[in-house]
Amino acid sequence: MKKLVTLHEFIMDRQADFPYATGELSRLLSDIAVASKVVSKDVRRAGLLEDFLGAQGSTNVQGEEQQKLDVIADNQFIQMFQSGGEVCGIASEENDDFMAFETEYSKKGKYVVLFDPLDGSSNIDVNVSIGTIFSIYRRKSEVGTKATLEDMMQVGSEQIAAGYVLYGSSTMLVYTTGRGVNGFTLDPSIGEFCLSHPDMKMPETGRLYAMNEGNINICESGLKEYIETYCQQTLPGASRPYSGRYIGSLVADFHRNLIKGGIYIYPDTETDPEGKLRLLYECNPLAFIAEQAGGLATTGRQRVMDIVPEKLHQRIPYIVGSKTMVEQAMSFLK
Ligand code: P6P
Repeated sequence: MKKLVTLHEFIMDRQADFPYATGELSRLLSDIAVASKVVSKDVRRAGLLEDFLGAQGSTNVQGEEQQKLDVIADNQFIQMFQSGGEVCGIASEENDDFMAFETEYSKKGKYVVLFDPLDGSSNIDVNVSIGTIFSIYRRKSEVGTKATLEDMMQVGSEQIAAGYVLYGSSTMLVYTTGRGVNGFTLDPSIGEFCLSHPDMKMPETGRLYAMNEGNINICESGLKEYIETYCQQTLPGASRPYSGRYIGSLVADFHRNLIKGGIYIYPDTETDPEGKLRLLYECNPLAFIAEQAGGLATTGRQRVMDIVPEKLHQRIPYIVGSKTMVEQAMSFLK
């Protein structure tokens, strides 16, 4: 019987790897795991509690209708970060502005967290996988002071940790601190995340592409050509074309591609000229994981983790996945 390695044990064993091995990052990652367990519990019984399902009756800064579970998850993570003491401030997809925590206790926090508490909200009510995405930076402002916007607006290559939680057929937490990618599956019988996918590597190529093809005629022609030429035709040496798999939840599509190989494309379009996905709390954290697992993450013209943010909720075009597939797609772009 293989020994179960819990997330907590794994973090403590690896603590020496962390650049600031004083335990704060270990505690922060453990706090994220605890909040994720609570959100997982809420997600899995949402259908039974009328004040968990459906629209909140408000829209977020993105102009998207907030779902009740969006707000519940957002509050859960914020409360955890506020009480944990490692975080001095946060930015969330669900909050117009960033939050600098006010207590002297929190001001001593060395980290900021940018997160999407529940990505794929349109899938909540139809019982399709959704996820949480998080990105952790060391603060730039002085410890003991209030967090600043500059703390939030850091280039992706400055991330010290990033990860996601997938509320799928099982609940998984996948993260990196810049030393590889490891996946943990929640065992509800003991309430622990246990190491299930050590040292994850994204296959160099694959046969799955994830794109909302409803955008195919309103995005740049090179992408349409890539999909029609490379994905929808049987290429020499292949037995059949690629397969389209689009879940409508970035975390689920990304996770499948991380394991099986594949590409996810959300381009800029006539309706979303900057793209749809958010740089700071969707694209950067998954880009960190993709690169650590051997994949690529680009706007089609630039490495995502090189982008110097200009706005908190900045959107970018996003192509992420298996190295060879991303390079092929980019070769079709002018
Ligand atoms: P569309 C969910 O809102 C999300 O941010 C991603 O999780 C998902 O891949 C994408 O948007 C879906 O967008 O326009 O295809 O519905």
